[in-house]
Amino acid sequence: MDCLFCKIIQGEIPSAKIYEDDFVYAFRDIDPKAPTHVLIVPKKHISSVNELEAEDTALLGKVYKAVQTIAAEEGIDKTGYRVVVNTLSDGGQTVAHLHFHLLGGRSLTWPPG
Ligand code: IU
Repeated sequence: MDCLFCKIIQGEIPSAKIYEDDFVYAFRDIDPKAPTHVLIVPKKHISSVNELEAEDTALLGKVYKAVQTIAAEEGIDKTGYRVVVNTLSDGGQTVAHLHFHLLGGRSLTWPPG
């Protein structure tokens, strides 16, 4: 499959990996929007939120456990952070493999643009 994040997960394209388990791979965003900007990616290829299935419920729990672990490692668990999932064109999704942006290390504004 011609998917950028599948290639990153498989090590075919280099990335600044900071976390990996059997289900989840996480690396620093190449164009960070905050002092901490990590992409948390399920290893299973799911194109977007729209393609999530009931069997993926446990996988989402593993993603959020990884969020907790990484936020603590990054030292932003006490100050706060944001988890963002852009979906399709109006949502700003540019890579068609489900991913969770973990943003923190500064005060984030609301609403997003
Ligand atoms: P989006 O929600 O699909 O727009 O997020 C894709 C992110 O992937 C975006 O923040 C890019 O900076 C990031 N990214 C990356 O980390 N490495 C790459 O080689 C490419 C995009 I292309």
